[in-house]
Amino acid sequence: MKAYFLSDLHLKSEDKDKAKLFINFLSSIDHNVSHLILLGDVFDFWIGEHTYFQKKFPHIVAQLQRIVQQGTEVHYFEGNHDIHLKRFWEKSVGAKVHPEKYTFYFENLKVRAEHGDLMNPKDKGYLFLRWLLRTKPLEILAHRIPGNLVGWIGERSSQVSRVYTARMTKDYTQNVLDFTRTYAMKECQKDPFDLLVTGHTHVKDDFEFNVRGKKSRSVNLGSWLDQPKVFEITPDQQQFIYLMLPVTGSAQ
Ligand SMILES: [Mn+2]
Repeated sequence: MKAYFLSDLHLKSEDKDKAKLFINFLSSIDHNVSHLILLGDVFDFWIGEHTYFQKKFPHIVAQLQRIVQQGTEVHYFEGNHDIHLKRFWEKSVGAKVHPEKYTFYFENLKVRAEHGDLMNPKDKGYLFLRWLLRTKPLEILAHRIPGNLVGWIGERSSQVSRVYTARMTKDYTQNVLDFTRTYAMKECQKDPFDLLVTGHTHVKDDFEFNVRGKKSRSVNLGSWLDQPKVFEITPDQQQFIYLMLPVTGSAQ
């Protein structure tokens, strides 16, 4: 097995450099990659199954369809910028969509994965919005929303994420690391795992801790806003190797 995790690319359109880099990266994925795991906020905005998005990101969609067809499992976790993905991404692309957390078993390695937007218990306003957006009436609305309105909402959500990124002060970063690590240790006590992989906070982290004498680890993928990167898990003898690799190469 070989698993790739990516998150928080926040792609706005296919003609930007980061999107070209991502398309290039996707085209390099062959059948040796068993799992491609997208941990949310891949697009700066994608809601429902509207053709607006399919027309906006045709090469990314085509690459992911190709990757599914070659036999790689593609898992797409919903973020807070990409929601109600099941209809399009499961039926038309063949990805497995996870609106919530999900646990992978790579041989004897138990890896829990989630977008990470439930890690901060103090984020009450957001937690309410998250619940609201996933209620049935809002889901129905999301699938029926007209194209020009979708574009407008997308612009608005980009502005919000810019504000979010601007908050990256030292205190903010420390606070994020605190709640990320507290969350990982608490969840591991409830249901032990070897590794927890999250995104969302845009603050990269790799933290080891012990629960009941057993070593565990929490990895946050950060975002592509500072550096395009991919997290790789591969087995080696009786162990697993974790690598955070930059995604480079000429954007074609
Ligand atoms: Mn997010």
